[in-house]
This record gives sequence, C-alpha cells and structure tokens, in this order.
Amino acid sequence: MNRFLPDIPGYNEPEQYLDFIKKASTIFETEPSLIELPLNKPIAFVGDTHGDFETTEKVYNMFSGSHLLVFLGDYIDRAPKENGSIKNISYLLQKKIENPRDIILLRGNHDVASIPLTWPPEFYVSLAKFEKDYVLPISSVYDMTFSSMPYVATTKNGIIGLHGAIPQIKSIDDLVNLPKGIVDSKDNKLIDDLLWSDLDHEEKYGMGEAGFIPNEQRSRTGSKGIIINEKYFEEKMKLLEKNVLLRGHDALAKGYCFNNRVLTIFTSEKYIDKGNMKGVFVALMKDPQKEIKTAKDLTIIQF
Ligand SMILES: [Mn+2]
Repeated sequence: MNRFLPDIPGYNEPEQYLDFIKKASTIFETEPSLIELPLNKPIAFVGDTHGDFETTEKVYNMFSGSHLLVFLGDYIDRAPKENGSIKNISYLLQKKIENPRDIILLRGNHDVASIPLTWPPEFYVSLAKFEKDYVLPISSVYDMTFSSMPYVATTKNGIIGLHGAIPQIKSIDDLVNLPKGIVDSKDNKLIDDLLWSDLDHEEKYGMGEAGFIPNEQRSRTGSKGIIINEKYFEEKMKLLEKNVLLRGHDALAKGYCFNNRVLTIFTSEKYIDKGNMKGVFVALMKDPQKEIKTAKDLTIIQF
C-alpha cells in the first residue's frame, strides 16, 4: 500500500485508483449542469470542506439516508491534516459511486487538479508525487472528473445552491446550458464568475448601475470573478424565480446577508476561527414541502 492512497475496497492499486476516479466522472457526466433537486426528503446543504475528511465523514454519517446531501464545492486544498484533500475527495467520490442519487457534489473553484490555486498547493503537490512514483496521469484524470461535476442545484420551493455567486446571466437557461469539460474555469466567463465571485455584504464598494465590479482580490490564477451588490443579486434571483442563495467560497463573508436571502456555509475545521459564523456547520431544509422564503427558514447544525 503506498503512502497516500486512501483505502477503497477494490481500488487499492494505483491503476485501480485511476479507474475509481474515472468511474466517478462517468456518473457526473450523466448529471446536468443545473440539477433540480427532488423534494421527497429533507436536504442537508454542506459548505466548503477543504480537505477536512473527519468533518465530511461525520456529516455523511449523520445525514445520509435520512437527507439528500448537497455539497457546494471546494473539496481539496487547505486540509487541516496531512493528505486530507486526497482522503476527502476520495471519500466523497466513493459515496457518489455507491449512491449517486443520495449525494450531490457541485463544483467549486478549487476543484481543478492541474492548476495550483493556493499556496501551498497541497492537492497539486500530492498528485505530482503520485505521477512521479507511478508514471500515471492522475492530474488529467482528476481534471476530467472535476470538469464533469454539476455547477448549480435548485429546488422548487425557493433555493439555488452554487459555489460563489450568480454570474451575469440573462435567463436561467444560461445556467442550464453551462458546458461541462471546462478544466480551467477562465475559459468560460460564466463558469469562472459562478465559481469565484463574492458579495458586497458590507456595501464597501460603489458599484453604480451595473451592480458588480471585477474582484481584484482574487487573482492568483488569473481568475477574478466579480463582487455583486444586493440590487444585482435581487435582479438575478427574480430572473431565476428563487428566494434564497446557498453558497460557500468566502470564509470571511457574513453568514447571513442581503436581507437573509444569502447564507454562506463553511464546513471545515480549518475555518473555525474565521469570520463566517465562527463554526463548522450545515444548513438543513427539514420540510421540503414548505416554501423557503429566507435563509432563516433553514436549520443550522453546528459541529
Ligand atoms: Mn472557493
């Protein structure tokens, strides 16, 4: 057993591990870019897990079966423990393969293997080590899998879930038609903005009529996204006919903002002392038959 492969029954050899990632990819390929979630049971929305395998496992064990689990992206990098990223993503892909309809894994801006997004680029470094040891193209296989993931989840009772913020869409069709197979999000402006954008939750920026500005803070990879204001948000939500946006991405964002119509969720111990509600939590939709009017209609479970 090599030093970093997770223990997945039937997939213990390096070549088999590649087959495992490819298998997950074939499942994501069958999912549309925008998934309308079934409302036949409660839903647990999970924020950025960022390599926090222990928390992911806890969340899964607590809610799987009784709830549909919806993860809002960013599974790798910034792991609290060594090799956390590879363990975390492998665990989630394993669950996806076992029960594809019980767990939805949306894509985040970190979910790309071949471009180091943070310093230190932990996941990238792990894969480079694997490629050197086994001469197998694990990065490109992971890239294929990440680029097959869906981007958006919606519910008929008022929710839209995605990683960053709503890009400059003209109608919901722009989200429905987001292409799969885009490894580097910079190659598609709508995808890049969906994965990378933030909210002007403190009304710090003068934005004029447009309601957004380029996000100059986030430019390490050339991706920036935009920062959107409340007016922009309300316009887009009207277009989408949704009440509440659930997203992750910005650990320093206020939990609730824009009149409680946005909730920023983080589910990684790495962020426990950051600004976002000072904890690791998930948001539950307990009664899927009830309209969700604001994010306060959801139940927060802290870890
Ligand atoms: Mn992110």
